[in-house]
Amino acid sequence: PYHDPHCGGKQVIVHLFEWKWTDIAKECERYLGPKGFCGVQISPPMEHTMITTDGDRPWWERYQPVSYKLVSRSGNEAQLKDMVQRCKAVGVRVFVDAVVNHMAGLGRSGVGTAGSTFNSDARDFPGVPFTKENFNDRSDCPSGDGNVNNYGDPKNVRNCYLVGLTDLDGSQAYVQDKVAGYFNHLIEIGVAGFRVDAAKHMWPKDLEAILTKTHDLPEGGRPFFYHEVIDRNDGAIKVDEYYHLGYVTEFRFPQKVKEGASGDLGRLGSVYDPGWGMASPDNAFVFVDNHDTQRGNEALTYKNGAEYKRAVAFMLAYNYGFTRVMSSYYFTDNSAGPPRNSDMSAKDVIIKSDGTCDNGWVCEHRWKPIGNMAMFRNAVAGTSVDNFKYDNGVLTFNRGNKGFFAMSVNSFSVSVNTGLPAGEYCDLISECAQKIRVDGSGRAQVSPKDPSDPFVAIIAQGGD
Ligand code: AAO
Repeated sequence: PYHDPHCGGKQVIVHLFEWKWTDIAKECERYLGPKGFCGVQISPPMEHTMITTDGDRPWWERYQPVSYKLVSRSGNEAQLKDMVQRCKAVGVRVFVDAVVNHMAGLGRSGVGTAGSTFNSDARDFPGVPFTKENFNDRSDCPSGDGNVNNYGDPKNVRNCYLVGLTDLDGSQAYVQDKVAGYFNHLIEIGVAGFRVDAAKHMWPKDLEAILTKTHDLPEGGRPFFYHEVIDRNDGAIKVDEYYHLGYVTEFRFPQKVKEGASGDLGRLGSVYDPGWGMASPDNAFVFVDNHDTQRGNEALTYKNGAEYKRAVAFMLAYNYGFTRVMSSYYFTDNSAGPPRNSDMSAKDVIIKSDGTCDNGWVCEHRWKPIGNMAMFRNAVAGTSVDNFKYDNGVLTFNRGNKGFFAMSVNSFSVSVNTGLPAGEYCDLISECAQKIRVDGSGRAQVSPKDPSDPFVAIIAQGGD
């Protein structure tokens, strides 16, 4: 019931990490709507801590809630509402990164971004309000030091404090009401769904109670939910505990894609490995990197250039899971917040004449083999992967009789069965700068328009 993103069957969302609400509104209108994106995951919109007052404020301060007032580094409630409505008007939905497992970290106090006072050590958050009795205490947590330190024990994972963040007791009706109240406020504004941050650290039955208290969307239907659960078969918490509550993040997918995208593209045929416990296709929420993993050593990110493009384009071409594309700002320091002005506000996103971004924003979602694949994924939804072939360094497959995809590490030219009816098709990657001619037997001579972007993608409904 929580698996419908309410975007007319579209298939791809983009995380505009740390973007301001005013910039997101413009991006929906000028790019995401026209390109067929289903929606945007936004950074946490609630009131959060300010870790420093005189210097750079890290991105992660937004994962330390102070209240559910809608004032954050990205903007205020009026700006949020304007953005949500303008995006919706062009068919793009907004999905909120919901931080509801915990409030701010121990040792922190003062005021948040909306001016509410708080004191974490006293467990006092008058802006909600939450008080001491609304939090798990040491008697609920078996870890010894009060922090999560044993991923083999569900009680440890869910009742102790994740990196010292004050852990709400989600079994209390009062806590559930406050969280559901936050969700309902956002739904009223027009938000269509939620990423539940640290859902692994919440008991599924508590989450279920919160979801039950969450209203239908104004236009009808249950909100969309996807839960952040890191399961790599190395702990007690499994993705399938959350299937009845929505999609679940599949963190094994990025690893499998990376193994293939790095060179031996044929390996991409086995990215979905059920034997490894990977989530079933109808429940898997997939991505190549996220805002956490792009700061570690394991994920492919924008810094990997061509290899990264292969991973994301393949993810969008293949038939596993519901997909999210990452959109970042340039960073070297892992804690660094978004590009900022001298008054600490985030810099505007500037779009250059060639369609790429400036002012410190990467905008991976505007890279041609990434942004142009949203339309491909929409067109082929529901079809199988056929004629999967890795031959002479070129990977090709078709999606039923709806679409054909090819990629390689270098430029290529191959004659191949596309699975499509005869006709002339726009190459989506080149934005129709070349057409691909399919003959009566389904064959075509295929090569990339731009040798530096060795991809070709065509769809039946885009033909003429
Ligand atoms: C900040 C400071 C802390 C301070 C704290 C409180 O950095 O030093 O103690 O404030 O004052 C973000 C930042 C945190 C930041 C926090 C609050 O990342 O550094 O803390 O904001 O400001 C676990 C959780 C998962 C979580 C992830 C980071 O399960 O939910 O840690 N992600 C979300 C957000 C994230 C955010 C929060 C949660 C908190 O996306 O941005 O934190 O709101 C294993 C476990 C995972 C565990 C990881 C990392 O996974 O299975 O459950 O994730 O470890 O601890 C290998 C290993 C595997 C490992 C995996 C990771 O494969 O085999 O064991 O890599 O991919």
